[in-house]
Amino acid sequence: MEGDGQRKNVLALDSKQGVNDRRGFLKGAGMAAVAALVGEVIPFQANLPEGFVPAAAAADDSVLTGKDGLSLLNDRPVNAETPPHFLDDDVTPTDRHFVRNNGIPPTDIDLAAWRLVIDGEVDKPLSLSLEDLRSKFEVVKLKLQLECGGNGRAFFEPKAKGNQWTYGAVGCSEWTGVRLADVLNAAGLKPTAVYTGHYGSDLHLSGNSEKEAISRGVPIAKAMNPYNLIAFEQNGAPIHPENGAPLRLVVPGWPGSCSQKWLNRIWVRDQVHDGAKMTGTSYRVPRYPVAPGEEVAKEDFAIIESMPVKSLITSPQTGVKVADRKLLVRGHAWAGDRSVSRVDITIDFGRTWVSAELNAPANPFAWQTFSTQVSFPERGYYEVWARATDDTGVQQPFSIAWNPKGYLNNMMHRIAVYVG
Ligand SMILES: Nc1nc2c(c(=O)[nH]1)N[C@H]1C(S)=C(S)[C@@H](COP(=O)(O)O)O[C@H]1N2
Ligand SMILES: [Mo]
Repeated sequence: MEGDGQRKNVLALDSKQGVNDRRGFLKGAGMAAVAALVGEVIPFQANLPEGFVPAAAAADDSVLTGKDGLSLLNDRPVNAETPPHFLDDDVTPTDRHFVRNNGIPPTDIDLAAWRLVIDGEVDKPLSLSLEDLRSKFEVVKLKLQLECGGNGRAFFEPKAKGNQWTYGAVGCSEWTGVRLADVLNAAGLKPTAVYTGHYGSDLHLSGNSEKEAISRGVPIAKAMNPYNLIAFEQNGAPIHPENGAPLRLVVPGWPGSCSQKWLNRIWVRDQVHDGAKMTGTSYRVPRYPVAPGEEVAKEDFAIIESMPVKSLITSPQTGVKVADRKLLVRGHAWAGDRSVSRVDITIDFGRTWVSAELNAPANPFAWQTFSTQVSFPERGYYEVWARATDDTGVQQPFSIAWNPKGYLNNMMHRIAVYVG
């Protein structure tokens, strides 16, 4: 039985992922990645025959092993989002953290051989093993919110090309790692350092090893923020293979694309980084408002920096049926580099608002949890809308400012409620 499950799993993966063969991944992946697939340490892992998929993982015959309840938007590359009601936890469990891949994740990871190179505009280029990172730098744990720049793209009209994310390309796991700033300081930034350039070991979708799947970066001022991590654990366990094991950047508050997965190099640049998906119109928006469908010249696009204020109702699930006219509404709010100062809720399409209880973030750059009890005057169909305000007074809009690539959609989230 288990053997059949295993074979079925491998076949399904092969046919969906082509060259990204999960068997190969397991073969080379080693202890940590196999344990991540089942979300536990495996005491007798040394006895597991080579190439064996643990039965707990084999039972799930999708490309999303070790993920639970995610909606698959694309299987090549794998892109999957989390329905809002599965994001209700204050800290997003690993199996509920979205996956956004631009290329083909690495399949042959040798933890002992893994190196992170820091080079470019530094006094002392570094080549650090995973053990060096743990032993030479202070290890910190932070809950950090990560959102894809294209989250909400599905609601743009006219449609923008790319993954049609609705609400769930966002999460807030607890990451363990070392501060990016500490590592850059150890290398010694030269006065000529202006930008980082991040590299990971995933392959370009074409399989061409000369090409990068994605290589983005941030200005040095952002890179030196003490809340950026070079992370080796997610929620106290090895990082999920699809979320960048064994090493990734977490640069919270900016588009998720700045948080390089499978991180193996940070090239400190003397100019704005020009890696894959840094240039052209990638992760850029027009510098001025444009009409839906309007053509915008390339030079009029600016690189997205901080993500805008946003909130998500995570309980109840949209479509809920309420018997007693009272409902506890709960969710999370975040605001890029800023913090959220209030979340307001309406049940009458924005005519009146009540202020929800809003918690401080667990640490800077964690999302903030809100909750409030709402009462409905009579039976019928209602919508609950949430609107977050950041600490400079900027609020989420009712509807979105269109842009050609479908980024930064922070319109208010709304859920349907039937009161019986
Ligand atoms: N190496 C590498 N890093 C990457 C990506 C990628 O495709 N390859 N995708 C980026 C994008 S666009 C986002 S939104 C986040 C998503 O992180 P997650 O898949 O862990 O949720 O990873 C970023 N880091
Ligand atoms: Mo992204």
